[in-house]
Amino acid sequence: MNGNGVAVGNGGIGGLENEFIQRHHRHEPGGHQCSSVLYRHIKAPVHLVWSLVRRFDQPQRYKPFISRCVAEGNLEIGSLREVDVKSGLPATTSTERLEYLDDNEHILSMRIIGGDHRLRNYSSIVSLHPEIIDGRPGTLVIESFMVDVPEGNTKDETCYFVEALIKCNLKSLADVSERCAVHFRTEPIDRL
Ligand code: A8S
Repeated sequence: MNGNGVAVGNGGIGGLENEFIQRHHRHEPGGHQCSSVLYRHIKAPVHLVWSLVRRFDQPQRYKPFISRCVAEGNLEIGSLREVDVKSGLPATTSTERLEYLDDNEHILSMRIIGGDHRLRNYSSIVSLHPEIIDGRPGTLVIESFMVDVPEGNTKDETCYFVEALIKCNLKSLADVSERCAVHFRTEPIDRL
């Protein structure tokens, strides 16, 4: 939930999702920290969206601000990645650790442990949930984060900044997944 206790996203969100947020996206921010929850409905099946999200070693497949990623480890907990950020942002690199990866429940969690940027003690959780959208398999993506409020900024400014980045990531995740889903959907028709 953001400062107003409301998750931010496209379309509606039901009681079941809210229950899930309570269960899996619980952050306990201290006084100098902020946290929020965002979500997005994607018109693509969970397995397809998950195939992008789970690749901790390849965030550039959908995150639009990342230009390069060098990862070590084989997607096990504790794996590290070093990402380069595209120019135009108040950052150049980030060092990130895989905290949790659950292929059954479709949950990934990471923590930022270093880098040239202003987000100290950033951690995030992404979870995917199957749903039906327009009669087809779809996915609800929920992403929550917690981070220190940098010196000289307010909680609102920090939340706004991070939420803007995550909204772009979720939009791009939707675009890539939906393009892919359409491709798979039309293939058999093409062959007829
Ligand atoms: C993610 C989420 C975030 C990434 C942020 C919020 C970042 O990669 C960018 C700009 C920054 O100032 C911080 O899941 C940092 O990637 C795009 C370099 C960490």
